[in-house]
Amino acid sequence: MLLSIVCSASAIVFTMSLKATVLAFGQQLGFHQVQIGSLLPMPEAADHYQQWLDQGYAADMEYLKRDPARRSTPNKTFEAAKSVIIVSVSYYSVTPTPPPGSYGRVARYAVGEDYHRVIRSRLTDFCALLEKEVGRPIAARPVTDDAALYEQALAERHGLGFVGKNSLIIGPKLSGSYNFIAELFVNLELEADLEYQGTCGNCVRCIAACPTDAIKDSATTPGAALMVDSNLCISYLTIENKGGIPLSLRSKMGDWVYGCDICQEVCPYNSKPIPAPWPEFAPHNGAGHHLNLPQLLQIESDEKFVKRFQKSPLRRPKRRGLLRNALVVMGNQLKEEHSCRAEIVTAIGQFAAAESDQMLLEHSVWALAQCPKPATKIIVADIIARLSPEVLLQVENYV
Ligand code: B12
Ligand code: SF4
Ligand code: SF4
Repeated sequence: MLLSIVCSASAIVFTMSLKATVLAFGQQLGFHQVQIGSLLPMPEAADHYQQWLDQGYAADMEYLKRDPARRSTPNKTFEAAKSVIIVSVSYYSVTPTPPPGSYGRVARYAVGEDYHRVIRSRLTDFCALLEKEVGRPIAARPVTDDAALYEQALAERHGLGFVGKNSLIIGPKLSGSYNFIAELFVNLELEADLEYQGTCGNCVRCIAACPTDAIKDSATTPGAALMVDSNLCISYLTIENKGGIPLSLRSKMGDWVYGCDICQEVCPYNSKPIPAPWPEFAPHNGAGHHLNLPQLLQIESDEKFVKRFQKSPLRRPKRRGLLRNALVVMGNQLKEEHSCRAEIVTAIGQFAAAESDQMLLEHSVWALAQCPKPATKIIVADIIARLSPEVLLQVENYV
């Protein structure tokens, strides 16, 4: 049975001490910052979000376009809730030098186990601790990037940190932005925290460093708010995008095979990051910081792909998406090093010979076309002979 707390004078005294207990439990579990939020609507954030949608910056992420008002109305996330506990936890681990060979980089948030299940499990533990403390069941909903909720706006409103120009939350106790945001909606009355006043000052390093110029000024109120255009963001292109990588952006992907951290790597607030507290986020418990690309191309079926990336966020783009990314990175490596490394050419040639997906074949042709050697041209001609007329038209732009 769900019980709610009566807000009488004595209940307020109880609530104040309960808040201190909530913070202590959060820290005990390893969360780096714990804030309390209210469920009031966020009208300013709703306008900002609508502007982002209107400019087409959500790209093909249809789920973000459905019922936008819900995302800025936290009480719709869990109607039984009376407060929301907002938490943050670091996912940072040091990126080693890649081993010799053809490797692609994985964004730091994804090197270990999938954060959704890891954080949800910690939030369930959080709830169990609270139930023990209050001596009765609590109605609660754990959330991390898996509900129609504008998490950053909520976190910003209640002091988790400020939103940097790269559009990520940078917190006073977080030592930068390498952290996840999550929420535990509870039917407990807790006093909400206020906004934290932080700023980027005159710094524009992330805007300058972004290889695709994805960080944009607001079109309607220039200078007022920066936004990320997902159509251009390597994180979107390599994770969420289901189609091909646009030709004009392929060389800009560099060696990012999954996600991108450039606008965080250059941020001065990230100079002394806190390491991830939980073993699940360690690189040896997931895909790690670098993927061996020729080996990736040898995963010949969706079943084998799912087995290989079982608990990892790298499952998100599926085999087709991750192999597409690998081909782009390999193409960049062939071009960058002017060496047309035989290992890369052979791996793509063998892959393409056994593959039938037209998008992957087109990306194979593009990758090989970055190497002008005659031997590569023979492999390219073989692949081209197997392309559909529509894909052939695409390929004619660069072969
Ligand atoms: C869609 C999405 C993406 C998209 C779009 C990103 C974007 N910046 O909009 C893509 C796929 C590109 C993406 C990429 C990444 N993402 Co993402 N993503 C989300 C998601 C699901 C929604 C974000 C959203 O609503 N965007 C819409 C726009 C409008 O929001 P915004 O521009 O960020 O708005 C803020 C600022 O502009 C600022 N602001 C500035 N001026 C003004 C003015 C007003 C009036 C207001 C109200 C606000 C405002 O405040 C707003 C928020 O308060 C959230 C989870 C969630 N449910 O919220 C995770 C989330 C933002 N992503 C996250 C992460 C880790 C990443 C990556 C770092 C992953 C990676 N390494 O590849 C990159 C970073 C790229 C980047 N620089 O943003 C984390 C960020 C954690 C943090 N510390 O902030 C989140 C919160 C997930 C989580 N639960 O931890 N992501
Ligand atoms: S994640 Fe990469 S591509 Fe996206 S905004 Fe940041 S630097 Fe640009
Ligand atoms: S790099 Fe500079 S401008 Fe960008 S988020 Fe960090 S402090 Fe802000």
